[in-house]
Parts: sequence; C-alpha cells; structure tokens
Amino acid sequence: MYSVPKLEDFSPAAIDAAAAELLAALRAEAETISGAKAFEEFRNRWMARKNGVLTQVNELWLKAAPGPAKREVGQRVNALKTQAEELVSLAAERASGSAQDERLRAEAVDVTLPGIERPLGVRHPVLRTLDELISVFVKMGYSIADGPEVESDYYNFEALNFPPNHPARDTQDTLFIAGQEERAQRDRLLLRTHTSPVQIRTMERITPPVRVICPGKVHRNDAPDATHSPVFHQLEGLCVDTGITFGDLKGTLDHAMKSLFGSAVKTSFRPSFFPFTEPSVEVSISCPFCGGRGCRPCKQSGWIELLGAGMVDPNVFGFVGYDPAKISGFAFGMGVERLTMMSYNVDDIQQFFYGDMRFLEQFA
Ligand code: FA5
Repeated sequence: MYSVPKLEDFSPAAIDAAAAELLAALRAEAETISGAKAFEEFRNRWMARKNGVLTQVNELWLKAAPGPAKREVGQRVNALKTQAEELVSLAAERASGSAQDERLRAEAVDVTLPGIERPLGVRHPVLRTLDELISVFVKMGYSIADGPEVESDYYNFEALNFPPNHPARDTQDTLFIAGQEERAQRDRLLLRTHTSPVQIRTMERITPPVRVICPGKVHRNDAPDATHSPVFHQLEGLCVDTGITFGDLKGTLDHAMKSLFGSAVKTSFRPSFFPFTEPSVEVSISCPFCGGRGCRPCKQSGWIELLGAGMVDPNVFGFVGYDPAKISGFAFGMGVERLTMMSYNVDDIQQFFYGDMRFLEQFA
C-alpha cells in the first residue's frame, strides 16, 4: 500500500518523480475498486482532509520544502492534486456503474420461464342475455329504470291492481320480511316477486311519454327444479304515450324476439291474465331449434312460451295519477334465465347458479 515518502531533494525533477509514483499507485488502486463501500474507503484514504494521502503530500512535500523551492513545489503539488482528483472521480463513475450492474443483476427477470396464467373472465350467460335484451330495447329508444329488491306490498301488488287477498297474488309465491305484523298491509316489506313495481315507481316519477325497461333480480318461494329458481332475473318493459295500441305491443315484441333469435322466428300471442294489464297475453315464439316442426326443447309443440305482456290496465294509471282517457300503454315482462336457456339450449336452470367451471367455461 502506498505511503507518502519524506523528501530530501525538492528539485523539480525529484518532485515530478515522486508525483509520478504517487499517481501510478493511485491509478493501480483505483482499478481494483468495485462497489460503493470499497470506493468510499478508497476516497477517504486518498482525499480525506484529515490525514488523507494528498493532505500528507501538503505536509511532507510542500510545507517541508525549503523557502526558495516552495513556489515550484507548490505548483507541482497543485497539478498533482488536480490529476489525483480526476482519477478519483473516474473511479467514482466506475463504482456507481458497478453498483448499478449489481442492482440490474439482482432485478434480472428470466423471460424464458413459463408465465403465470390468469384465466380470462367472461360475462355470465344470464348477464349476457340481459345485455343483449337491453341493447335491443335501447336501440328502440327505451331507457333503463331501476327499483329496490326489497319492496313494499303496495308497489309489488296493490298499485299493480292486485287487491289485498286477491287470488292472483297466489301466482307469485312471496317471501315476506318477518316481524311486520304491526304495519299496515300496504307498507309491509317483501322481496319483489317481479320487476313490475318499477313500472309504478317510474310512472310516479315522470309524465308520459314513458319508454323504460327495468332489468333486475326477483325472488319467489319456488322450489328449485329444472325450470324454477327461487332467485331469478326479469326484464320488464313499459311504454306509455298517447295512442299506443295493441299493434305497437305486437310489433315491439316481434321485433325484439327476431333480434334475439333471428329473423325467421315467429311470435304468437295468446290470451292470458295479469291484474295490471287488460287485455293480457302470453307470448310464444316458434321454436328456434326445429323451426316449428317439433323437438325436445319445445316439447314437440313447435312453440315456446317466453313472456307475459298486455295493455296497461286503466286502474294502474289511476294509482299513479295518469289519465286513462288521454293515454294508453303496454307492458311486458320476461324471465331472463328462461330466455338464456333457450338461447344456449341449456336444459337445467340450476346450472346458472352452481358456479361450476365446467359449465361456465363453455361460454368463454
Ligand atoms: C310476471 O312476473 C309479470 N310481472 C310479467 C308481466 C309484466 C306481465 C308486464 C304483463 C306485463 P310471471 O309470473 O308469468 O309474470 O313471470 C314472468 C316470467 O318469469 C315467466 O315467464 C318465467 O319466464 C319467469 N319465471 C317465473 N317464475 C320463475 C322461476 N321460479 N324461475 C325462473 N324463472 C321464472
């Protein structure tokens, strides 16, 4: 390890020789430096104000020089310092480069290793059908309305013209919230059995013309089987304006079914009953699987019943303050799971709720 020699000879040649020796030692040591810590030690040894090699040069060469030689020695020592500083700063650059190399090595990624495979999620088939339905009606100028899943007896039944104790209530096996015996019947809470209460909530909110669809979850105390689930989805539709006729209802639903199942599909309207529509109809489509010849999904009948609909009953308009003498409208409601079963030829509604990947993967 280099140490600063005491000089006897302060002639320019002797100083130059000593300086060259010092620089050679500094250069040699600088080349061996690697890493931040080693550089720190190196720099201290050479540059530290207190007892660093260059400070010693000051003491042993400059201060010790006899008076007449001081000027010459001073110039040479300064030049030496400048060169030494350059060498140290070059070493600093190299050291920081090697620290970066070290970091890069530690952070290196082996791009040839197999990656982590994240399976892509897709829309659930029921939501996919719902999205398709929504887009069909939005294109016809309908907007989307929403309502609560926990509903009052008034909105779910009474304002839809199901009087208290009317037998039509039995067609929708209802789940009531417990402990409400003290409340008036119309205020009792229940899990909505259909999306039709959103019709009332919408008409209370806006004046005609009304064109809304209401997609949503509904609940019934139905035992689960291949075509029934206690929780399922419906899509409700409501159109109210001046001069709306049964022809508009037929045209709208015919167009919607053709958009969903293809233009070859035919619709048929058979009389039915709902308290909130008069007249009421059940709408069927010609079986999209066999084209109407008869097959298993359509139970050999050639037709598949898909939804309920009708002209809004004037009594319902009475509940929301619309004047049935001036306006008219139609409404419809469909079960989204049943439509999805049709679209994808699924024969058990429960499959939609099991969360079984083998089933769901087919829709990816
Ligand atoms: C209604 O719920 C009426 N609100 C529909 C309506 C709206 C008629 C507007 C007129 C005007 P319904 O109880 O028939 O009607 O049920 C409608 C659809 O929901 C059925 O056609 C069927 O597709 C579906 N659905 C009924 N119960 C279940 C169930 N337990 N599981 C799955 N889908 C069901």
